[in-house]
Amino acid sequence: MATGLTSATVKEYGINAGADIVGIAAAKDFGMAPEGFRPADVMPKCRSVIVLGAASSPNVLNDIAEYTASRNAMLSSMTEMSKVLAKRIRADGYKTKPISTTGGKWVDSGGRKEQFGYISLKHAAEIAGLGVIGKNYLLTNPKYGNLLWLSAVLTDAELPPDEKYGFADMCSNCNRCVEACPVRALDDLAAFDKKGCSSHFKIEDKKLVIKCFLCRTICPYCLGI
Ligand code: B12
Repeated sequence: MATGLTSATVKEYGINAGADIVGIAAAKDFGMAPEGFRPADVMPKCRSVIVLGAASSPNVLNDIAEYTASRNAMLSSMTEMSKVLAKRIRADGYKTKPISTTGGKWVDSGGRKEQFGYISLKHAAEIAGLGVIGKNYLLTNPKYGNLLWLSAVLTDAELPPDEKYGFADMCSNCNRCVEACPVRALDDLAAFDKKGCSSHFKIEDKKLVIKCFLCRTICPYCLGI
């Protein structure tokens, strides 16, 4: 039987699972998401989206190998955190669906299959009050800058949502990321050049190496606002 789960308890569960920060969004607030990528498309009875964030260390930003290793470790641990949190909430009698950082669905895009996440985690994080999406197309948080990695848990528990973080014009006239991107992927966010950006992800010796993360480091808010 479901217990009276509170936001405070859910956030405590999230922090205990290893997150640095936890926010809650109402599933009904994803009306602007494209069809197929709303929480209710993934879990029909979803009422709340719990978003987990954990920051990578700024010390990895000076070295491609260290950044890549940290990215791989962070993504695995974010997926694990969402599973642990989902299991904990299930024990309280609610239905849950953890959103892994890598899983998703294949969609036909211009004749070729492209992999998408189940929902956009950065939009979920923005709705859950964890920060603002900047011109670099990354969620930026006042304390952790744009170094958060994200995961989420969908649940049928009705939880009071957090307020959106109020920083309407964060980027203002700054255009550093747009100008620095080597493939100009950020010139028009509606047509973000995924292929161009992906060309900076390389497989070397059967391992993924990320060659570029300038959109993170060039931002004046990389380490916080
Ligand atoms: C596929 C993917 C990529 C692709 C494409 C990226 C892209 N920008 O589309 C590639 C490989 C290029 C990539 C690159 C990177 N990625 Co990436 N990526 C993902 C992944 C796995 C899925 C994204 C997705 O399919 N979303 C769903 C689709 C539908 O969303 P979309 O295309 O962004 O949305 C468009 C619309 O559909 C609409 N929309 C979609 N949903 C919603 C919801 C609402 C409410 C609204 C209003 C609109 C809306 O708005 C957009 C504009 O039209 C996510 C994890 C996740 N599940 O979110 C990580 C993720 C977004 N990536 C992340 C990161 C860090 C990176 C890199 C920095 C990695 C690196 N190089 O170091 C780069 C930076 C790219 C950049 N500046 O955006 C982080 C972002 C963290 C943060 N702080 O913001 C995520 C969340 C991974 C994680 N688990 O933490 N990535």
